[in-house]
Amino acid sequence: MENPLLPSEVIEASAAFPGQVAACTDLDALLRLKGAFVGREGSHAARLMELLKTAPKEQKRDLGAAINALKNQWEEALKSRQGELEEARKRRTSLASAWDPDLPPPLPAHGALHPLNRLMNRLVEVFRPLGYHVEEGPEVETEGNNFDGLNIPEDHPARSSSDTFYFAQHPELLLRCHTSPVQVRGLKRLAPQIEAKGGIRFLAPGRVYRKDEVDPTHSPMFHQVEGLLVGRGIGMHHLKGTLAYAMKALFGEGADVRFRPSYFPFVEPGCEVDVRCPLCGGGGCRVCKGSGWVELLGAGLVHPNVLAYAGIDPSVWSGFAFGMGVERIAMMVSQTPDLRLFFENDQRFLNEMGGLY
Ligand code: FA5
Repeated sequence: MENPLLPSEVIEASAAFPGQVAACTDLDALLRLKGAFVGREGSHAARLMELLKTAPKEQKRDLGAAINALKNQWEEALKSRQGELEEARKRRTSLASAWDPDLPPPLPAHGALHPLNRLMNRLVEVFRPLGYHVEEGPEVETEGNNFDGLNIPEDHPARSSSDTFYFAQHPELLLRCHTSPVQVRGLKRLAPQIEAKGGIRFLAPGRVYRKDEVDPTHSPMFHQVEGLLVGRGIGMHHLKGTLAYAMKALFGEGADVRFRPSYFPFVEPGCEVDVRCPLCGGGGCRVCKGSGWVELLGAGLVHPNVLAYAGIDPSVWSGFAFGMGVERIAMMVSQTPDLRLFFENDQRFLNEMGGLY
C-alpha cells in the first residue's frame, strides 16, 4: 500500500496491522483495535476521510480509491479474526458447561410407576386398614368365571360376540370384561376357611377389555378394582358406609357422592355410584355429558346364586361387592378431561400426574 498520496504514519500503521490483529486473543482487544483503525472518530480511517475532504480536486479520485481499498482490507481482517474468536469462545463455554469436575455426577433418569398403577396401589392402601387383602385373576378368563359363576344367563347381551372378545381357537376362553370373575375365583379359594375366618374380604385390581367405542370416558381396555366382603348379616348399609369412607379418602371430606338403583345379575339389589363432576362442579360438561355427575362404579349385595356357585351357604352368609372404574377415578382426582391422556404416554402429562395421589 505504498501510495504516495497516503500519509506515511498510516502506511506504517497498516503494515503493523496484520500482526496486531493476530495478537488479539480476546474479543475486547479486537474491539479496541477496530476502534483505532475504523472507528467513527479519531481512527486512521476517520483521519483519512478528513484528508480526502481537503485534498486537491485532481487527487480526490485516486486518494478515495486508495482509502477505500485500505478500509476494506482492515475490515475484512477484523471480521475474520472476530469469527475465529467467537468460535473459540463458544467451544470454551460448551466444554465448560458439559463438564464441571466440581459438580456431583448427573443422576441417571429413572422410571416410575404409571399413574393408573399408583392409583390402584392407593386404593389397596385405602382398604387395607379395613382388613382387605389382594386377590388376583387372569385377563384371559373362562366363560364359567366371567359369566356363569356370576349368575349371568346364557342369553345376556354382555355374552354376545359383539360385546366380548373371544378366542377363535378356544371358544371357552375370553378376555375378561370386568374384574368380577375374581369374585368367583376368590370365593371358591377362600370358601373352606370362611367359618374359621368369620368371613371373606378382598380387593382385585386389574385390566379388563370391552368392545367399547373410544371417547373421553371410554376405552376398549381399562382398569377396575373389584371389592368383595362376605360375612354374617351383611346389608346395604355396610356397602354404603364402606364406599362413603373410600370416596372421602379419595376425593376429600367434601366429596359429593350419590347412589342410584341399577341392575347387575350378580347382585341383588344393585346400584351405581356417581361423584359430582369436579371438572364442571355439577353444571354440566363434555365429561359428565351435561348431567353434572360421573359414574365411578357398580355395586350391590352379592346374589345368593353367586355364593352358592362357590360352595358358600347363602342362608348363613351374605355380602356386598363393588367394581370401580380406575380411569374414571383418576380423571376425577386429577381433573383430567379425557382418559386417553393416560394411555398416550406423554412424559409431560405423566410427570404432572406424579404427585397427585
Ligand atoms: C361392572 O363392570 C360390574 N362388574 C361392576 C360391579 C361389581 C357391579 C360388583 C356390582 C358388583 P360396569 O359395567 O358399570 O360394571 O363398570 C364398572 C365401572 O367401570 C363403571 O362405573 C365405569 O367407571 C368403568 N367403565 C365401564 N366401561 C368403561 C370403559 N369402556 N372405559 C373406562 N371405564 C369404564
